[in-house]
Amino acid sequence: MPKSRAWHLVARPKGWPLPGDFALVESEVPEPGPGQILVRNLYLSVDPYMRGRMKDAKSYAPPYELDQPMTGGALGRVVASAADGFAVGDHVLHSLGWREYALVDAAHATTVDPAAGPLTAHLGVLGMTGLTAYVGLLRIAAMAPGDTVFVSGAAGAVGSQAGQLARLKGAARVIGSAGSDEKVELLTGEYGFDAAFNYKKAPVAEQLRAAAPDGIDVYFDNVGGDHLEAAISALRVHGRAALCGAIAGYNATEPQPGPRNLGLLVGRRLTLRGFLVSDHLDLRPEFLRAAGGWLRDGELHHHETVVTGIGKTVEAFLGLLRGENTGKMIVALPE
Ligand code: NAP
Ligand code: FER
Repeated sequence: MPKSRAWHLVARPKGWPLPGDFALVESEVPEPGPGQILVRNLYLSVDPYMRGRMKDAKSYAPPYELDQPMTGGALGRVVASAADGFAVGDHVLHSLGWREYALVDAAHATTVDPAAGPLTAHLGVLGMTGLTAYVGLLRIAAMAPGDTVFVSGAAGAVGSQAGQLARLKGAARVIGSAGSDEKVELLTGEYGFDAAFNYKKAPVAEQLRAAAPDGIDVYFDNVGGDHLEAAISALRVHGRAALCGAIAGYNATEPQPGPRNLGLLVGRRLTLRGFLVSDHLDLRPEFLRAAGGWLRDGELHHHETVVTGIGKTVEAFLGLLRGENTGKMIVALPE
């Protein structure tokens, strides 16, 4: 049996995680027991929510345990099976990422069809991040045709899909923000946003006012902080915000100040609503039909940033927090 390397969290990060908070640990790969499969991971997902799991705080997902393999979305090939319905060679999606080989309970693995498209799509555009954009925009913010929509983190996995979805669903105007001029160019070019700005160049409130002088109806929030405050000021009567993430504060060591303009919610009858994609899996079949169709027809575009090698996983994760990715950040583990 081969050896497998897995990333362990060895210290809880304070502020920005440091490479020394993680260790790559080698172990023997066991044979699958009854109902289990052994998977050689081919692609690992790194995601912003993993920063939250590095804290020792009660949340919707339990904290990563110290000195144990970390977990996360992954896609791999079955190399040994002791479970009905799974054969050697099948491709499966599961949640034991951050490692080369995973011993997975078959109940926690989903077979994917490798002929249906690139395998990485199941971690991004047709996966958890794609569904998050769909749920947040259509169910949580209840975007309607004719709405003006603002998306932050708009060149990322969730944001790029939320913005394009708004356009496909008949938004009057779609505005995005991102952290570099190249990303801004991508938004107004390939992704078809009507306007976009680089939030590092000038205050968000000022740039949003210029991009949406008549205000917005929907805000898809991936960032929190100044972005959320600016969006609240821009929201029109009966406006809605889907609170998806608040990445601007994920490495903060002190509680972050809230928006100073919550008083506007009353008179403007605004709704700000947080959500977790995992509470809305009933929308998955509908999402897969819609997004699969748009992808085939070339109406939905996506980028992936692929980093190669198990040894690069921590760098990929830190790169994601720093904005080094365009679209879904993925680690490839070629055989
Ligand atoms: P992503 O957007 O592909 O990658 C993260 C991006 O965040 C970076 O590329 C960077 O882009 C941006 N960023 C980092 N620090 C920032 C800051 N201080 N201010 C503004 N932008 C910053 O990641 P994703 O997987 O699509 O996730 C996007 C958001 O959705 C995250 O907040 C995540 O936690 C959330 N999420 C929520 C759910 C849910 O169920 N609620 C599910 C999935 C994801 P720039 O170069 O533009 O700075
Ligand atoms: C999930 C619920 C939420 C999940 C990811 C998230 C991987 C992400 C939340 C965030 O990034 O804030 O079930 O599955």
